[in-house]
Amino acid sequence: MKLVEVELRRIRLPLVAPFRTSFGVETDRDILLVRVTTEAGTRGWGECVAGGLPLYSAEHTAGAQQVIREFLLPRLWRLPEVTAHRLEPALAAVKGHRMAKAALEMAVLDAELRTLGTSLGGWLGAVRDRVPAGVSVGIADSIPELLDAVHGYLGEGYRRIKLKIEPGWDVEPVRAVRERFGDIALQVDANAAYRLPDAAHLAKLDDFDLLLIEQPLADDDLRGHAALAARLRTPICLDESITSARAAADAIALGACALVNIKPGRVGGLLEARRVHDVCAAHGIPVWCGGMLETGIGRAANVALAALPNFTLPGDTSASGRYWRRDLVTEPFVLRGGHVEVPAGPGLGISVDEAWLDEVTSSVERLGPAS
Ligand code: NPQ
Ligand code: MG
Repeated sequence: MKLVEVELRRIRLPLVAPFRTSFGVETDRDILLVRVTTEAGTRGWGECVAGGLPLYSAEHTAGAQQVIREFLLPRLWRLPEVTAHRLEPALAAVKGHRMAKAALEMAVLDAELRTLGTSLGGWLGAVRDRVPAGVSVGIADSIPELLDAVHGYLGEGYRRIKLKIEPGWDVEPVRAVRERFGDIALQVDANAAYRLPDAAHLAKLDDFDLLLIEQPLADDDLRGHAALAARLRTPICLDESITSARAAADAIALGACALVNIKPGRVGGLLEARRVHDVCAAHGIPVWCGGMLETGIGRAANVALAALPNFTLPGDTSASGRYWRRDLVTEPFVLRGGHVEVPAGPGLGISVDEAWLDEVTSSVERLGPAS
């Protein structure tokens, strides 16, 4: 496969409601999309999951665009033959910037699999044609408002509720949700908002039979997570800390986590995401698929990944309507019996709603082998 063009397109898409985490409030996403075109005219789409600001991780949308333009594309154009498997080592010399790399890899893989007529799920090794959906619920202004939000999601059929927590918004909201809704599948995500001395406070969450607590401590604090694990009954799941299959192996060896959240963008792409899955499976560590407020493009990749065998917990693979009034794809992801369907068509298996895309586009940059 040879590419003749790579388009870098920025869009701004308003969320159905503000989404608040320990690191900030998001009201609309500033997203970088990548569209590759092959010599044969086949298109492939990729979505960069970086935030508009570098608050979840060090990457941000504008930075990812610059990295792709200045450092990744020159290495891609030098390849005599472009496939996802050939691209990955070609980009390895560039350190970090995993979300930028993942976006480019997704677009190349989509084009490659469309050419082959193979679905991403089938190609990755999916063992399911639908996956159970969970939902991530942001920090609310009050407990009654939180309970209303959770009530709504349970009514829609979501199979698992994840509450965002931070110091000052943890034990009481969890208690309120548990008391009101009983024996639902419930977990929490701190996005690194605590420190090891908070262990005694976090141990109060042990009363509520949570499935897990996600990333309580700093991204680079594996040893702290191992120490915390010894003081909690609630299992620890890592998100931000797991940046590669090697990081997953290290975290598991240290006893820093009992579960792992996998996001292809966070680990540098779908190929590495599958390796994280495989490392965890080999160690008996269950995984689930995280979410980064993706449009239907990135959501399609997540849902395909979540169909692999060791994804044994519901993911943040919510329906399109959880985030968007109108998704970027012509067939938005919907909840049916608490599940979303794994796209069966070639590549990502989605088609982009070009009219809506043009309406929400803020800039377009087209790059070729000579540019
Ligand atoms: C998480 N996602 O699991 C992330 C955090 C997150 C669904 O909880 C802009 C870009 C806003 C990235 C908000 C969920 C974001 C973002 C939250 C990531 O930790
Ligand atoms: Mg998380």
